[in-house]
Amino acid sequence: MRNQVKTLNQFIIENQQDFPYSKGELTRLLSDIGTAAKIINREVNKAGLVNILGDAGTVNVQGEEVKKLDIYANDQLIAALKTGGEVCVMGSEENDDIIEANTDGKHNSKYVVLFDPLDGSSNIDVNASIGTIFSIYRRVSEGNGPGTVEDCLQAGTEQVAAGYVIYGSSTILVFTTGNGVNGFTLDPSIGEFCLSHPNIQTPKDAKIYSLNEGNAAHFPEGVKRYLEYCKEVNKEEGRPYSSRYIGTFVADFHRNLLKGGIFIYPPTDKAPKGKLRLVYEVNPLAFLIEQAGGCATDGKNRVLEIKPETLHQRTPLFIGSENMVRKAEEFLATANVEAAVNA
Ligand code: AHM
Ligand code: MG
Repeated sequence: MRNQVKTLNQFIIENQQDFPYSKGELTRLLSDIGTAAKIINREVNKAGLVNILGDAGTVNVQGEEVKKLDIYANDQLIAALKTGGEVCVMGSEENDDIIEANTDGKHNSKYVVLFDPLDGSSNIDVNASIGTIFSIYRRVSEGNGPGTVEDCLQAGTEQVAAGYVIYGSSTILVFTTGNGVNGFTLDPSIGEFCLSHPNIQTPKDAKIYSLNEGNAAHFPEGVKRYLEYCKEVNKEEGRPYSSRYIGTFVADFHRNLLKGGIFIYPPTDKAPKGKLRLVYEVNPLAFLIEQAGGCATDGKNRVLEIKPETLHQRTPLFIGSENMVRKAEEFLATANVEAAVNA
């Protein structure tokens, strides 16, 4: 017998008891994000057809090229979240400053949403997977009006929900509200996200490592040694491991979430804080991986406990299967002790 299909909206309504303090606003907010994702997906799918690929001729706040589709996705999310009325302030990887919402004070807006509207922008032109990452907090500022930068600079432990959408061979939306991780695949024939990956758990041990090995000469000694360990032949322990790297964080994360593995973006000589942004990219995926039984650290500390100081702050990242992350940390700690002794 064919299983009953459960759509994203049915699922979030059924699970509304996950948010006892919410009067339906978080349900509505998640549903708004799902709708924005469908609109972005439509544009991503026809990007090659309507000549909207290519540089928009501007540079984002990190000094990187911005593609037209990034701007489109950013505008869609901002518009969807402003219209809903649940959100008091937003932060986007594409905007220097916070984006105020509910400026007329008409709504009882309790939520803060931070997002990377289109992660993996260098992959747009080559038809490889790209994605949207989002993170939701409750406001800490007083009142009903627009929120403040303080609302956006909360530690990742304060997230009430987080998730991502990948526009890949199929389009999938994965999210958590702190009660497990569930994935919904878009069925284009009915235009609905349908529950396809209930209660995702990531393996504790695995055999995939994902990092930009081209930067190896600039990695810290501990990461270089961990990389050697991954490549070393050891039949009993199942090594060498496989290397897999798409160059879209959310797509590399998604593969490793399902199959198990470690994703590393370490500090390098050129980028001592790594490349990934704490509030837009790292915290949401760290929340998801912990909910799926994995872990995320900066090489030493749990990233969710880092109190962000600025909106576009970066952090080194070791994320994925718990035993692989712990092993990488051991190599880092040993190399650091040796360096201190020899100093
Ligand atoms: P962006 O496309 O939002 O700017 O994200 C940065 C991307 C990540 O998706 C990916 O993990 C990383 O940059 C890849 O960096 P690199 O090319 O240095 O390996
Ligand atoms: Mg990104």
